[in-house]
Amino acid sequence: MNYKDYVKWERLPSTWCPGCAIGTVFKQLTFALEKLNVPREELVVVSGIGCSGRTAGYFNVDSVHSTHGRAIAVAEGIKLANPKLKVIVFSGDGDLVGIGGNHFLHAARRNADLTVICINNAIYGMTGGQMAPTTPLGAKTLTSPFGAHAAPINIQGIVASNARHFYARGSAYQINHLQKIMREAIEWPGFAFVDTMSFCIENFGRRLGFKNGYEMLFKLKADFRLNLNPTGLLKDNELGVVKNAGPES
Ligand SMILES: Cc1ncc(C[n+]2csc(CCOP(=O)(O)OP(=O)(O)O)c2C)c(N)n1
Ligand SMILES: [Mg+2]
Repeated sequence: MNYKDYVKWERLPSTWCPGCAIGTVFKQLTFALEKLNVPREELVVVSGIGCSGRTAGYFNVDSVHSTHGRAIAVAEGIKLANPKLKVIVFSGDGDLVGIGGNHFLHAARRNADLTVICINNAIYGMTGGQMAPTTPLGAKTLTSPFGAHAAPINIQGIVASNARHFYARGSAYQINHLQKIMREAIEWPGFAFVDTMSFCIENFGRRLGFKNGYEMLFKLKADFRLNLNPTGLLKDNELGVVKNAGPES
């Protein structure tokens, strides 16, 4: 397979704003699929609602653009109905760990055999930039003009609290690493979560003083470094993989 085969080219140009990183992550996923040579008929992509959720519509495979927060639940149903399929969820942080947080908690706990690619732009992007569970403490958003009053949700901690787990953190800047962890996640026999550090220039970054997506991309470069052999959990500024394929307890 060639990466181009996974794309519905007639749907482009995409809906994403100039300077958005979602397309970069989407492209790396198509590269990962090419390298793993995943047949299109054996792949299903499920998204929720949001800018990230638009991705399902650009994949040239059977895909579902489900309702907001329900992507993991829909994906799990597809996987249960036909376990031979590779089911990839591609959606936003607000969708996956905000409104869909309950599905996320329990799919991870049950070790549902899904790959979840989360675009973590720390905001409900599509609807104008409301504070999300991923918004950093103190960050000014549309709905927290004086700064977010609570610390963000610990996605890594939730995933890793289960005996069997796979949590990877990548970034839209470090694309080779991102593609590598996507491949590992797709091949992982269980629930694999790829927390992809991203950004939203139009509905978050401008409020914080960034002029364009390029500046936000370089903020990712400055903020994160690779830890290829973590001994425990990743620190907040580290990218890498935390996993355990061992017994249930
Ligand atoms: C049940 C329901 N609640 C709220 C909305 C409005 N809504 C649409 S997209 C969105 C934000 C999505 O944020 P996220 O999942 O982080 O994706 P992003 O746009 O940031 O990529 C919201 C709140 C909706 N469509 N359905
Ligand atoms: Mg978001």
